[in-house]
Amino acid sequence: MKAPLRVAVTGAAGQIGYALLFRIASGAMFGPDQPVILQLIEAPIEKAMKALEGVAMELDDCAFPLLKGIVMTDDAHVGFKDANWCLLIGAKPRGPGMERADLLKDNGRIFIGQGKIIDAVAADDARIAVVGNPANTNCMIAASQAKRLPSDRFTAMVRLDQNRAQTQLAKKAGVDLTAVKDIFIYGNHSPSMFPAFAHATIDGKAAPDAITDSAWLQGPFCETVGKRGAAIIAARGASSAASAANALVDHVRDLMTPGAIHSIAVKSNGAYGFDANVWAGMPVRTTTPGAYEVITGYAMDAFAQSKLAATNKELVEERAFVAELIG
Ligand code: NAX
Repeated sequence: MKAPLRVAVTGAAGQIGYALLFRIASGAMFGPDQPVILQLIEAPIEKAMKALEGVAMELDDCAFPLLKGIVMTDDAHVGFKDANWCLLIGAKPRGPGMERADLLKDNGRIFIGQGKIIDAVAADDARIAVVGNPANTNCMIAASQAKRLPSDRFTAMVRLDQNRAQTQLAKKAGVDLTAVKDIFIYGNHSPSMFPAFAHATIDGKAAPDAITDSAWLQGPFCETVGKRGAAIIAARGASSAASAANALVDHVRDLMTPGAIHSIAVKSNGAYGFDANVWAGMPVRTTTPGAYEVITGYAMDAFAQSKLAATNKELVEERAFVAELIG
């Protein structure tokens, strides 16, 4: 029997948390022979902590053989202690009339605190995946506070966007989902993201040859993927939760699977024209469990370059909004 992995989850009583924890405990994220201890962190709010107790009761009631313990806390020092994975989902939502700059700053303070604490108390092999929005910039902020843990351990999630793009391409081409490969998300997890359709393949053919409607690829396809979150809110009256949790399972599982090729947001080293020091969605290949290399060398045409420049510009602006916080 392997030693249990300690998995810290912030915002654990929220809607993504509710869709995620049961899948981690069932083995979907780390495999069917990997025991886990869940370290659940919530905001110091009575209602949230009470809800968390209910979630823990339900986890108990599932009798998951792999679940070896549950910690419930509103103290991040306790929650991140010795954690091998830190899944940062909790964030302050954008309130009515709230400016984007204020949202960035309010979340910036949360992620500065969490970055510092993770660096101080998490396990030496700790890896961090950020979901709470604005995810790329929150990830950059948390990583800015780390002195012990290297910045490549900090990744943000763009996998939901990749999964959305894969499905849209399959539907348009009228093929099974599994026929669509190598669709990657570049840039910010926001409507400015770029799903690089030109490199995707459908039944082994380049996507633009399989779907010859280039106006659809450049227009409605990119727009549908970029604005899918808003469409779900409009339809469901609440933001994506089960699909976001599922995407995080995919993000972490693929990062733990050598050879997997997938999109994650990582610290830019200038590839694809992204400014160094923004966290941008990119294609990566997992090398060893938890480690990856960015896949460089995909050619970008004029349309792709304009999309990359636009999403990079937004990331640079977000970084500027929080520059004074990170020093
Ligand atoms: P909920 O509002 O349902 O849950 C968030 C939870 O976080 C709450 O229970 C709250 O008490 C807790 N929380 C707030 N501040 C905290 C802190 N400092 N420490 C610990 N817990 C804290 O939101 P939910 O729908 O679960 O979404 C969570 C985040 O994911 C949001 O920021 C959302 O925008 C973001 N998303 C990101 C996605 C992505 O692809 N990167 C997609 C889905 C989602 O929109």
